[in-house]
Amino acid sequence: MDDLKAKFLGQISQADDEAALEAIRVTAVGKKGEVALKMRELGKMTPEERQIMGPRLNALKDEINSALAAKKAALADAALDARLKTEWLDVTLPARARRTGSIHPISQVTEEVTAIFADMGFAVAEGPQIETDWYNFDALNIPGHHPARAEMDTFYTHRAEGDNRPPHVLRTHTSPVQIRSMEKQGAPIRIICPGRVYRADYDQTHTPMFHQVEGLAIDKDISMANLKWVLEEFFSAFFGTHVETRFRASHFPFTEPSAEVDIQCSWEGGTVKVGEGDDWLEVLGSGMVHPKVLEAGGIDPNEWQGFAFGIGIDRLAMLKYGIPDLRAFFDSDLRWLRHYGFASLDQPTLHGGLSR
Ligand code: 2U9
Repeated sequence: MDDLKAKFLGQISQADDEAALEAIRVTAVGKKGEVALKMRELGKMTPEERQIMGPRLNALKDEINSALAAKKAALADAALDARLKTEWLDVTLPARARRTGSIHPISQVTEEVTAIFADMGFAVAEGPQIETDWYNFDALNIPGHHPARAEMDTFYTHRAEGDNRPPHVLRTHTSPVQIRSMEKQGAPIRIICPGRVYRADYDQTHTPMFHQVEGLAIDKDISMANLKWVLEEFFSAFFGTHVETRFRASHFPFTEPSAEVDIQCSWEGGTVKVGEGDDWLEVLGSGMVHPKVLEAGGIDPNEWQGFAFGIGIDRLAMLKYGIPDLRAFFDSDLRWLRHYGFASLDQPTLHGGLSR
């Protein structure tokens, strides 16, 4: 028995992997192993011999089993140590630099415009891009037969056959947002409505989706003089220099009287510069809100009056940041976006300066 013990404990201490240990376990303490064979011999012994040999064999089996378990644990520890030596990770290494995204010029300019008008007390209002023809046209004094409906190259949604309701439209301007705001809030009201608008038009200066910001101010005594001050204040803040404006009489169905507004600019070497020179650039339409439009918004035109205006944001962005081609705005070209984009932590405020 002492020989058996010395043999197996020796083998166990020499084993250098789990497979070797398992082989030793089977030959030593397995069902048909050497200790089991010895146990079978117990049957042939006298009861006195059996009383001595039985416990000794059991003790031997226990001792071999614990040596196997201890060796197995030691092998696992050694394997883990070896892995830790080769598979280590330096968590103090700085991460590989990743490019951050940038703010699209349209978003940047929308934020700039919003910051300027917010400073003058205008809140931002938003509304649906799919509108009923009532909100997009009728409420704005553009009845069914009016040429402006055709001129606006409207996108109409599909109606099922036999459904005779007028189709919805993709809004052709953000004006329906002002109608909805008048209905909801009543007068007095001072809002700007920036957002996407749609017209079926595509060439060098038109994309079927573009961006507008419209403004509306209604109170008891708002006049064209207030409109002129607000717009001059806006342009000077936006371009960061004093900008002369020129108001020309015009006509829109939703305003009366109406004016188109030009800003002072120069043309030198094929590039336009705002706020200098003696050329003019048309950038905006405006006027006093038509009484019928006030009525459509649920506001009594005998008690209230106000001005409205509309500007194309894409045009403004091109002018301010020297972007030559309108269509590039919507190409999603990463190189263009990196070149013309703005840092996301560099959002415009009046006190922080509007932009780089
Ligand atoms: C309400 C009442 C009146 C908004 C106005 C214009 C004139 C205008 C164009 C400028 C460039 C559209 O993006 S553009 O092509 N806009 O000329 N917009 S007055 O008048 C309103 C709006 C809402 C309730």
